[in-house]
Amino acid sequence: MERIAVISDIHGNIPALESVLQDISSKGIKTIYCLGDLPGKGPNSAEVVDLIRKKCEVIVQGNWDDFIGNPTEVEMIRWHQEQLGKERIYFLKNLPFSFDFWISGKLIRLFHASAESVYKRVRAHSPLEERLAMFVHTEMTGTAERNPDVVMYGDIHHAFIQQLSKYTLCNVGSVGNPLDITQASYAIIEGERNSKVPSSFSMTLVRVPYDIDYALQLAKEAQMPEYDAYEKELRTARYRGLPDLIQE
Ligand SMILES: [Mn+2]
Repeated sequence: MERIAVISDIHGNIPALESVLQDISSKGIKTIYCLGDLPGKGPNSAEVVDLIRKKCEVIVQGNWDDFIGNPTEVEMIRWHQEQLGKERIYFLKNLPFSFDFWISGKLIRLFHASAESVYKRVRAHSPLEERLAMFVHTEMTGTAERNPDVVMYGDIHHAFIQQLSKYTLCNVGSVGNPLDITQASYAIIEGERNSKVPSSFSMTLVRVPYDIDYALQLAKEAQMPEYDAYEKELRTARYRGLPDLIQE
């Protein structure tokens, strides 16, 4: 049996990433996959990109990884572009859209936001047809011998696992900018890697406290634009500190 950690949405938050990597290594897990959104909204995009490249065997592209390479007049985005520099921006722009692999007889598909696009957002309570569309082959995902049994994605910064008929949908949450609770999030899957034969398989969501004060201090010291909104998000786990709009 082998375990794989799946992380996502680090967003330039190095203290959160270091806490998660420490947690993964303390469990003896050697393989890490990443679902994208490495840069922005925090101050340490370059350090995050360098560390993720070193530690992760697979990295798929997020919406920030794509648009950070586009010309913009938005001061906040330009600031993050300057932190990254050309080589890292090129690397992010050219990340693959999705990644398929087998474990314990299940086909797992990884992508950032949806099977359609890094910009198409699917939430835990999006219409059922949108959630089921996560398991369909598209031009972006390419095809496979069957539809994926399990999809793992990021983007919404809100961790959950749902069983939808025969399909399992898992959002691994966000390492650096969680919008459910104020602790870093990631997932662990365990099974027989590269095996098409059904056998024991498990999937777990993990939450890791990290030093939020230190993360904010780094942003302040770097004189990061839109610091106030960032502080509200890290301290409240609500987008821009707005009230929680999820109706259960
Ligand atoms: Mn994100």
